[in-house]
Amino acid sequence: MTQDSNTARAILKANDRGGYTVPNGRVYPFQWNWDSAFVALGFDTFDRDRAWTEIETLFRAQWPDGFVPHIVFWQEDDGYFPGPGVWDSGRTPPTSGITQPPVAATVVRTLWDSAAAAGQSEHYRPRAQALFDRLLGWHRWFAEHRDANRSGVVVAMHPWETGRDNSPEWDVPGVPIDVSNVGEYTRRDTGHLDAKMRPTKLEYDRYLALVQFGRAAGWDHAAIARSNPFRVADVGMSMILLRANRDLLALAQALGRNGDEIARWIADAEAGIHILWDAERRTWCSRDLLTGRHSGYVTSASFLSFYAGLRDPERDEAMMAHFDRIAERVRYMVPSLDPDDTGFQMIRYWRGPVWAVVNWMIGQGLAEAGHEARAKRVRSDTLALIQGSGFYEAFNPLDGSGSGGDDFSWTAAIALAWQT
Ligand code: 9YW
Repeated sequence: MTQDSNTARAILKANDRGGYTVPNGRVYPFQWNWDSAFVALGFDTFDRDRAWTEIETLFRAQWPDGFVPHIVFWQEDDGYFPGPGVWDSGRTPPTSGITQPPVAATVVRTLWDSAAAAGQSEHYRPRAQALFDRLLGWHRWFAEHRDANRSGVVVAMHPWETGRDNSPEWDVPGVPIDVSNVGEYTRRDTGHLDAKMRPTKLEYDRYLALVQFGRAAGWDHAAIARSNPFRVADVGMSMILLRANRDLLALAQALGRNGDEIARWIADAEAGIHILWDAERRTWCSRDLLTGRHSGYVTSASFLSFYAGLRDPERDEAMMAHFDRIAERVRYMVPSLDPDDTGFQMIRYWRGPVWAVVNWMIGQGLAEAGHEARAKRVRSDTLALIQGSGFYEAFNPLDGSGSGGDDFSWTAAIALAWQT
């Protein structure tokens, strides 16, 4: 075991709050949805039981309609804003009212396969069966509330929901959000981190206006889907859900469960996801459903088409050309925004920095599609960033310096998952 693996384990243990892991104790002191999924991949390399518990704890906060929140507030902590009182979901445990990218099914499949390889499938089968039901419920919630027209994509109701909150993809769709009644509030993020890394006040006003809108609707997701001022088909979540449904179907088969409904969701996505292809910019990107406009941005999420299992020679060629062009421009792949874009910023959230978790998905997808050299570059750049700077939340793609919080759980988890 390398020194880095030792440190990575120590970070996960230090951020463990008993059954769930905080992304970073100071900046993000609660349980975050997709963070926990990635964290389980890390635990699985040295403590299998704890890996399963991470996901089970997340699903203990699932609502009866299948929804799984993006934050679970297991304990009070005023280090982060907005806290449970602002969300006011009326749930126990208190939660936010939006979700996050559904990577959990893919992770549970990985945990299951790893348990099976260790000859422990019988031991983990009951837990896998229980989680399967939970995952199926969540994916059904996506089909009902984030894609009511069966167009095969995921419609995000909030930038925080996409996990890529400050991406320029949300700039134009965010314009119609009325921020005039947001009122006064005190941010906590800029108390912990350099404001140059963080979203601007205008962006925060928009985030809060959307929270207030959802809260006024009593977090009735059907009502929100009909009238929310922000409705964007997110390329990241759409690709991730398609992949997650493929993994859920594989789990259904392994566990002897009926997968017909899942197969229908996959078919819907395969038929509909092309609406996220911008033929003019020749990239996968998000699309504002209120105006029909593509964002036109090449982001790290654009490269998730391989991870989603989409195979289209022409589009794959175009994406690989983007990859190779960007790879010439940065030292470390994969920046969250195309460095040739005028909006590129080296350290501001989702406008340039590299995230290890996104790299893990991109690298996985490229390898599966047979693009081995590019997959290797993504993996070795990720490990070099961590070796050079430590376990930061994100990294500057040009000089490799850390961005966001340090001792970050999901970065530690990816180091473990990729080293072992
Ligand atoms: C925020 C916890 C979360 C991630 C998101 C990331 C950031 C929270 O941190 O959002 O308030 O800025 O953008 O993907 O889940 O790590």
